[in-house]
Order: sequence, then C-alpha cells, then structure tokens
Amino acid sequence: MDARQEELRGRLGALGFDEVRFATLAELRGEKLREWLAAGHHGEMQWMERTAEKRLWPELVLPGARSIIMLGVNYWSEEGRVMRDEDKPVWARYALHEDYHDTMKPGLVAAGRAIEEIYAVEEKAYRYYVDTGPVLERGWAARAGLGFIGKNAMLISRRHGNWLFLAAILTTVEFEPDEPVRKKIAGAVAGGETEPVGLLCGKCTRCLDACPTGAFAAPGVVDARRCVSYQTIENKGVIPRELRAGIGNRIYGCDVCLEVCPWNRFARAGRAVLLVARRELAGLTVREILALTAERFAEVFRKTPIKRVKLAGLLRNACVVAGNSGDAELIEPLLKLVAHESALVRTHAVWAVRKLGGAERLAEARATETDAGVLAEYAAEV
Ligand code: B12
Ligand code: SF4
Ligand code: SF4
Repeated sequence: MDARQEELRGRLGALGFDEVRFATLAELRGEKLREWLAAGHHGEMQWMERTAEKRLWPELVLPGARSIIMLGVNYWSEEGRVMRDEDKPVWARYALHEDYHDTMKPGLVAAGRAIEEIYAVEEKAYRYYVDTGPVLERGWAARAGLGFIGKNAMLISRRHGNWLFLAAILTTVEFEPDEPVRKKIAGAVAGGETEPVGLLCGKCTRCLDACPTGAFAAPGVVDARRCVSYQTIENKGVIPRELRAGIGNRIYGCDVCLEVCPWNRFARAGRAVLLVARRELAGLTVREILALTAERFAEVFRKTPIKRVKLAGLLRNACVVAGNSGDAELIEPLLKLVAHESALVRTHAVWAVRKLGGAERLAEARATETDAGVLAEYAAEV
C-alpha cells in the first residue's frame, strides 16, 4: 500500500473520521437511481431529479476527478440505548445532535488541507460533501467497502452497524482503491463490483416487516413518499391522512428500520470528535412542543437540524403525535393550535382534536375557518 495514502488515512482518522476508505471513480449503479426517480419515489424532492446526472457521474461535479474518499462518522452512543421513553415523542437519533453538516465541516476542511500537504496539490484538486452535495454517498460507500447496502437501503458497517454518517471527498488525486465487502456464496464470491442489496442480510427481513408505513417498494428501495422520515422532515405540506397513524409518536425522522437490524450489535459508542450531542431534546413532552412559540423554538432547537422544518413543520408533526397518543388531555393545547396563523398547523390540529374525540369543541373555529384545505380536514373521515 502506498505510504502517502496510508499517511492520509491515518491523519483523517485522527481528525475524527471513524472510517476512511478509497474508491476509484467509475460509473455507479445508475439504473437504480433512474428507476427510483422514474417511479416517483423521491416525492417532492425535485433537487434529486435535477442533480441525477451529477450524482451518477462525479466528473460533472469536479472536472478531472479520479477518486473518492468515503468517510464515516459513528454517531452511536451508549445513552442511545436507554434514551427511548415511550411517553415522550421519539426523535431520529441523528437529530439529537447539533447539525452534523456543520459539526463535520471543520473535519472536512482539515482533511482537505491534509490532501494538499501530502500530495502537493491545490484546493481545486478536491471537493468535499456531507449529505448536501450531488454524490450518491451510499453507493460510493459500498464501493469503497465501508459496509454493504442492507435491505433497509442503509449502508451497514460491520463495525458500527447502521449508525454512520457519511461524507465524501471527490479528488483528482489517484488512490489505490480499497476492497468492497464480499461474501462467499457456494464457492463463488459475491459483492464487489455488483454490490447486491442485502449482501450480508441472509434470510432476515426484520426491517421490511417493521416499517410502520409500508415504505419499502422492494428490498433496498424506499418510496420516500411513504417514509416517516420524508413526511416529517422533507415534506413541507400536509402529511397524507392515511400515513398519520403509522407515524405513531415519531416526531422527527424515523429509525425503525435501522433499530431492528441485528448488525447493530457490533456498534460501540463513537468518539464524537466531530459531533455535539443534544440529548436533552429527547426529554421534551408533546405538551411542551405544542406550546412552543417562535422565540422558544429558535432557542431550544438552535444549531440542530430540527430548525430546518421551522416552527410550523414541528407543530404539524407534534399534532400528529398528539392525535396518535390517545391522551384526551391534549385536546386543550391542541385547540389553541386550531386557531394558529398557519393553515398547515390548523389542518393537523383539527385532525388531532377529532382523533382524540373532541369534535364537538371545534364548532366555533369551524364557523370562522376560510381555508379550503382546513375545511376539507373538518369534513374528512378520521
Ligand atoms: C434523499 C435522501 C433521503 C430520502 C430517501 C431515502 C432513500 N432510501 O433513498 C429520505 C428523506 C426518505 C431519507 C431518509 C433517511 N435518511 Co437519507 N439521504 C438522502 C440522500 C440526500 C440521497 C439518497 C439517494 O440518493 N437516494 C436514492 C436511492 C436510489 O439511492 P441510494 O438508496 O443511496 O442507493 C444507491 C446505493 O444503494 C446503490 N445500490 C446498489 N445496489 C442497489 C440495489 C438497489 C435495489 C438500490 C435501490 C440501490 C442500490 O446504488 C443506488 C443508486 O445508485 C442521502 C445523502 C446522499 N447525498 O447520498 C441521505 C442519506 C442516505 N440519509 C441518511 C440517513 C441517516 C437517513 C435516515 C436514517 C434519517 C432518519 N433517521 O430519519 C432515513 C433512513 C431511510 C432509509 N431507510 O433509507 C444517511 C445514510 C447513512 C447510511 N449509513 O446509510 C445519508 C447517506 C446522509 C449522510 N450523509 O449520512 N433520506
Ligand atoms: S425510516 Fe421508518 S418509515 Fe422510512 S423506511 Fe425506515 S422504517 Fe420505514
Ligand atoms: S434488519 Fe435484517 S434484512 Fe434489514 S438490513 Fe438488517 S440484516 Fe438486512
């Protein structure tokens, strides 16, 4: 192995990246992304459509690109094991941190400097991304051997389970590629270039069976439109009525298909060099969230990814959680939201009050309601 490449791997590891692996750029499973988009599985994420070609061909992102360095940051923590409280709204584990796009950035800046120093190149010889760039991160991570793609569509690491954030550095520097994960099946070797979904899943289907909203169109294929993560984070509008019950008490994101995966048994607490935990958020009650003002929202969710859904998005999600709780004492705080300035919030508050058996308390608000969408919610079946 090239001494400079190993020096780079060591320096990136010391910066806080738990996985540092290299792949040579070539075309990636393009048909999978195209099929996914053609089936409309991306919902309203039009940016996925706009950037599809760039995602498949990194030369369009960085002219002259030859390699990709795939980085993984383990965000598992031992407290994570005990932090679920059934009486409280449940947050995706990644969200109980300051926004990883921001906290991982200094690590990526320093990684870029390390490439410059070791390979005597300039800044234009690389581009780094964490989630936000047009890079098929899971596909490249599988190619570089960080793990395999599970039936839950996640990049699963044999060392860290499902709990890896991914980041990528495209570069014009050439590296020796690392080996993808392989498996011996009946004397032949599977994996590598073909990267089959579920390579190390065996007969297990736990994730597919556990999904609360039936979001898997096939093993490894998530129809985002049915996914709780999409509905509670990416969707800016009304959450389809037929999916609301399945959301249960998940207020932001969803980890169900990650949590049930037996590969997590190998996960150990991460070093958290590039992360800042915000576990206090898991202690918020749905009543406290329903009562949030704009000022309080800005204060409580400062620096977290949750601020991206804005107050109205979070109140919408909280109404769904409240409606699913069966707790009639939440009718009172929900009635305040039936008069909220945002029609989005009013719609979901009306649903929740009706779901909790408080329909008769809505007469006054209904008489003055003018928004067609909210009126449709009053008229709909619960
Ligand atoms: C759009 C998006 C979403 C969408 C769509 C999810 C999806 N399954 O595609 C929504 C909003 C639903 C979502 C949800 C989540 N996401 Co997301 N998301 C992304 C994003 C921005 C693009 C993913 C994408 O390209 N999807 C299109 C499909 C077709 O691509 P793909 O699943 O990546 O598949 C490729 C490879 O699997 C490979 N492949 C090889 N063989 C085969 C075979 C088949 C059949 C298929 C389909 C693919 C395949 O090729 C495919 C395409 O070439 C990435 C960041 C990025 N830039 O990549 C993060 C990313 C995938 N998300 C991430 C996370 C953490 C989540 C959530 C866990 C968040 C949460 N707790 O709520 C959930 C998990 C849901 C799930 N089971 O996938 C992490 C995943 C880390 C990991 N270890 O895998 C990423 C990489 C962000 C990051 N930088 O860490 N996400
Ligand atoms: S994140 Fe949740 S809703 Fe989305 S596919 Fe996984 S289990 Fe289903
Ligand atoms: S839960 Fe089972 S089927 Fe799903 S990804 Fe994990 S090992 Fe594979």
